[in-house]
Amino acid sequence: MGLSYARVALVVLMSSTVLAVSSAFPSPRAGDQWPAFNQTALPPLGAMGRWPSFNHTAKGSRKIVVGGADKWRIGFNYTEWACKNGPFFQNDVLVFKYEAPTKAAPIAHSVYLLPTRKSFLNCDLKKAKVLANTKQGAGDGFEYTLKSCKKPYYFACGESKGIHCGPGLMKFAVFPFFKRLH
Ligand SMILES: [Cu+2]
Repeated sequence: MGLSYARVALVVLMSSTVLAVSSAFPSPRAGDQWPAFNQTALPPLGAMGRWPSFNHTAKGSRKIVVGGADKWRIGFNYTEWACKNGPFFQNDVLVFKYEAPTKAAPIAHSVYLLPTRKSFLNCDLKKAKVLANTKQGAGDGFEYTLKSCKKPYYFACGESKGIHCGPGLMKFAVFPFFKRLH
């Protein structure tokens, strides 16, 4: 019985969207309750005055500066950053910002895409694809669109033979969520 209920719930979830729900049911009013499974995680429905619009906010592509104010640099924990700033969605644009090396500031960065989880864990750059060289992060930064929601992306800095990626913490993985395009 539990299984069949789960199946029904799954079918309902998969075959309906928030949009469909909002047109099929009247808007929630003060005192209305969330279904029991959501009660602890969400604010009272009445306080929101309408159904939430996950799909609407996810529709437009977002630009996200990797590392925020820290940009793309050595010693910042990008794995933690990705954890705190996720989830990421299909067609989100990641912006990598870093200066081209100069005599005064000779440390160079770049953006590589690593092919596998293993190469990512080991900072093995041998089969990595160069997405941006040491100069492309200047100015407005290097933009990269997360086009697929079917595979994880493994990003790393490719400089100093993996030292920036490993001890330098300049790496993170992203697995974008599917985004409904209206
Ligand atoms: Cu680097």
